[in-house]
Amino acid sequence: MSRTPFVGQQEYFPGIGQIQYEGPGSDNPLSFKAYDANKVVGGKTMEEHLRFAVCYWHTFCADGADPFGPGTRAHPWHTSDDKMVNARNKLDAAFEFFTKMNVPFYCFHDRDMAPEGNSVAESESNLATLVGLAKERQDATGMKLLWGTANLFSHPRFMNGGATNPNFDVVTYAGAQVKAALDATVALGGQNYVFWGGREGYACLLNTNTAKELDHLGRFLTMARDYGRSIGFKGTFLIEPKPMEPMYHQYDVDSQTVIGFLRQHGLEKDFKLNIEANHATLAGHSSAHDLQMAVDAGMLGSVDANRGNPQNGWDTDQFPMDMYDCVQNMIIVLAAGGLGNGGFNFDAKVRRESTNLEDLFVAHIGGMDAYARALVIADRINSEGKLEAFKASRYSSFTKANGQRFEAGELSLSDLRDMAANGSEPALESGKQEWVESILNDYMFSRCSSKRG
Ligand code: XLS
Ligand code: NI
Ligand code: NI
Repeated sequence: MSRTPFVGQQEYFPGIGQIQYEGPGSDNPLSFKAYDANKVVGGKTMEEHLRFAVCYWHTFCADGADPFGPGTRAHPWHTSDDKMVNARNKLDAAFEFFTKMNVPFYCFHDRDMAPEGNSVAESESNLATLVGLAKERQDATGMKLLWGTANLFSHPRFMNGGATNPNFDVVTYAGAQVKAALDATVALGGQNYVFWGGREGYACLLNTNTAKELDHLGRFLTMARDYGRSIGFKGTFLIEPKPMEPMYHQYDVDSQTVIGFLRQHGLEKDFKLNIEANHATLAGHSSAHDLQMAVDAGMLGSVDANRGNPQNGWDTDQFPMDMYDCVQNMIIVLAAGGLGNGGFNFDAKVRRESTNLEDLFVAHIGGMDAYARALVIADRINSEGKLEAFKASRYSSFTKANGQRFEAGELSLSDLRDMAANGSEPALESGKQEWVESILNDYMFSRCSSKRG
């Protein structure tokens, strides 16, 4: 479907209309070459499969500042001395951008949308005001909220953590913010609510009681779950793993760590995972790895689609353009039956050197086209089933006789010993890595290449 383009009192992206699909032959940088929202792939439209979301923070708040220098982009919605005026203008710019990109969803932190006030009550009221306006714009345009979240990492009070802060008084502030952010998410019909523990971790083990902090985190998440359910939140709570940055060590290290933590605290029925590609790579994994671990546990919730720089170890939040990564991620997401009420959120920012307003569009178009191409390729790979068949054949010894009994828990360690002693040396069976990798290339560059239109 196509959303009604929204333009508020001022047009913030003049000269740019709604981005259209023009196909692979187009040279127009402001058009989709692969993402055709209504195109059906494997029984669902591209829009239904990919459920793209634009994020508020990188796209409308970040101005290119880095630790070595100030911002390089002056936002035309950030011109007043009154923070609430800027917030209203930013909301208009955001809805103009969402609808011109024709994405179905967006995501935000409380503080992206509304400024912090001088008291808890004033912050709540600022947020409620902006949420009311966002609701009006959602109703007018058909835009939906993929997820909301609370920023528990920017304000100096959170320097030692939010829910895991050693000072209980700070934990109460974290609670106040999460409560208001849950209220906002419910008011806007948000389909998920995210926890990213930016400062839930430590800088130095010598001054940290990790057992207490982890216990507090479990308790805090349980309180948030209970409050959310009590106000009618029917969506999924998501944890977004990340091993470090800004802290040296963050508790939500990676998929498997978070899965264990959720199970330990009895939260596995309400919570799933929001996997960010660049966070997985920071943890020393591929993004496909963290996705697969989440799928295996039945806990894949949503994706923060981006990528890091392979030459350094930062969360550079670049737009996902690397087709190998996108294809491998899509193979896993499709095999799992899709993202359910999750989506692909572009937790990605344009580079400091990308200073034209148009670059925001070009970046999102590139990311959407990359995942649209990956969808087509992965659908073909999965439906033709070569990789899956080879995978199954590698485990075929478990489908019969003693292999089957092993899986059913009918054998003991002594049984294994006797079988080995009575059998002969197993034949070496090739894992054929080069063959499976070259299959990927065949699908990416010959089998699925579309004719120039
Ligand atoms: C930061 C995280 C953050 C979350 C939301 O690295 O990716 O942006 O997605 O708090
Ligand atoms: Ni990130
Ligand atoms: Ni993220």
